[in-house]
Amino acid sequence: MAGENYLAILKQGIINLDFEGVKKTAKEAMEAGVAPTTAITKGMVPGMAVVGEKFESGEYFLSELVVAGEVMKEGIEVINPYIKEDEASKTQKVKAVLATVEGDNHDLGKNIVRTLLGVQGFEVIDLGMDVTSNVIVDAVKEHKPAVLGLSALLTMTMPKMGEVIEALKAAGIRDKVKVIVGGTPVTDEFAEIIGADHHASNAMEGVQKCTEWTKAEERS
Ligand code: B12
Repeated sequence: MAGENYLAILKQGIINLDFEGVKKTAKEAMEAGVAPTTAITKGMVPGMAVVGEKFESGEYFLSELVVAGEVMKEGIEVINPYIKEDEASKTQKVKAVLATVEGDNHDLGKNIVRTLLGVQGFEVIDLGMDVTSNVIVDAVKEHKPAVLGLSALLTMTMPKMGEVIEALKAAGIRDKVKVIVGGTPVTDEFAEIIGADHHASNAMEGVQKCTEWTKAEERS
């Protein structure tokens, strides 16, 4: 079967909330040589976008959102063992702290960022979801990461990203870490207003930016 077919079946499996189908196709796709990150970002993620549209139009209810999230998590678990760290970046581990901000229980996007940063050789400290600014600032103090990645999926929780940046400033450590923000409602303009260093509209682009920053640091 061609790679695109696996991606289409993965997408449909998420839309159909098909646990067994997604796990089976994910395994088959890996064995057929489909790139793990492609299976996630071009198969499952577009499926989740359709689930979001169905929720918006009233076709799906909250229970279906919950199940879709679980199906995606299980699919990613099947794929994770096939992900190999980029050989070139194995030697030096640069740290990144990740969190979904306070009040927000959406973590699928953040988890993809975590996976992709791992592929690029970052040591990721994932604080989870619904994380308060204080906990995030304490983690930055403790781990001294090069990058802090914040995720928010609710318009209501986006301001918490600004709160984290203000708390970093108050602690005198804002200039010690690059802050990257993501999640569907977040925009370039919002990132600029709150003083983040970058907004990424998808995980791949975000991870490329983090790699760029750390490579530039190595050169300086
Ligand atoms: C799955 C889902 C849920 C699941 C979450 C499961 C989980 N463990 O994450 C559950 C069922 C728990 C849920 C709950 C709710 N949800 Co919900 N949910 C969704 C849904 C369908 C998909 C989100 C998702 O996971 N997408 C797939 C991931 C991979 O995409 P992503 O998160 O955007 O991440 C990508 C990029 O944005 C980026 N990215 C994300 N974060 C970061 C961070 C960094 C650093 C970087 C670099 C990149 C990056 O990379 C990712 C991959 O490319 C969206 C609809 C949608 N289309 O977005 C609604 C949605 C986000 N939910 C919504 C709502 C309203 C809710 C609830 C309030 C519902 C309710 N009435 O209770 C609750 C809120 C609970 C809470 N306190 O957070 C609304 C938000 C509306 C708004 N504007 O605020 C949406 C948009 C649905 C809608 N259209 O109404 N939800």
